[in-house]
Amino acid sequence: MDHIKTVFSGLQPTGNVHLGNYLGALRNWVKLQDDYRAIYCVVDLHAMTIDYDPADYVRERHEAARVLLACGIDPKRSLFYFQSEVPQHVELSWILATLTPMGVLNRMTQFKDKTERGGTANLGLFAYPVLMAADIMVHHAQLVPVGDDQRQHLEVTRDLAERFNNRYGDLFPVPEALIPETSARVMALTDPTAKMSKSDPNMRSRVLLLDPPDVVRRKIRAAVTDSEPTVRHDWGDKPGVSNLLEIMSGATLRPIPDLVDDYGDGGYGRFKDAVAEAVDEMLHPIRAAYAELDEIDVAAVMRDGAETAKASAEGFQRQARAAVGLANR
Ligand code: AQP
Repeated sequence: MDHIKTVFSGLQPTGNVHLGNYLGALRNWVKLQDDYRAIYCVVDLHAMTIDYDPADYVRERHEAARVLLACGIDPKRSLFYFQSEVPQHVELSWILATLTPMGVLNRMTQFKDKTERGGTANLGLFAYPVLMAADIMVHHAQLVPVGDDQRQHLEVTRDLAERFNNRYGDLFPVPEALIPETSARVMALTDPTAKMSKSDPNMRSRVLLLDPPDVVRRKIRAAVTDSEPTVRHDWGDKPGVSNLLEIMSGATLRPIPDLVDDYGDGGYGRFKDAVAEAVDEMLHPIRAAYAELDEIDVAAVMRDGAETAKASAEGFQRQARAAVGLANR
């Protein structure tokens, strides 16, 4: 078993899961379960770094877990749990924080984006990449399937693994990001220069995985494009159309040049209908699986997952404690 690599990734329960999350990351999560030791997490401590309502949070955390199970996370093949249930994440985060230069965190673009958009600049949000590094390293993961927006944070994880190993001796693997070739950064339908995001106040900016077919069609039909109705891939001149091409390529697994051959001169109406149909076809089984799941089963899966994850993390925790001088006599 030892030669099988460990995969880790997480999703924040900050709102309804969208097409960007799925194409950028979740689809890879599902695929990787076949060949790796896969560990996935609803990272509920991260989501507390932005404004949230504790009264709704129990439901929102379980809702995120249910959607991930509907996407195909299989608890028989993957370890799946809530981050907050496994305290080793936070302890390792503290150890890594002592190795993190402030200058590294000062360069993080996501912190700047979120605070410029009105979020509170709290210490938790600032230190987000350190907890993310701990999430990955607490299980000695080697591969991390994420969207392109997490590239910079993953560089911090690699840097911290190296710093730890240099300071305390070789313990942690230096993990690699697994980022898809197309649709790694799905852009907002209402503004193709901004990332599709759960926290965008405009609901028409994103397709949710559980949107019914008519809503999917309406949102994609209304996607911002441009006035020169040729379908081609050109992020500079045609960001809206390029985004839709990436989405369609992600949904159909057809290369973008083939899609351009088929839809290049047919007008935006026909193209958008085809994009909507492809997305709807991809989402149909997820909606069906979601309807089949019940809340009690989801809670049981998360409870069992946390127990196993804790046992796994404890073994590595002992090694890390010993390395930094926190072992008992
Ligand atoms: N637009 C996107 N395109 C491709 N991948 C994306 N991801 C997020 N947005 C896109 C990937 O989805 C995974 C889970 O993301 P997250 O929940 O940890 O948080 P995030 O990256 O901050 O995503 P959101 O949806 O934009 O949430 P908010 O608005 O709360 O910040 C990650 O692997 C991410 O790369």
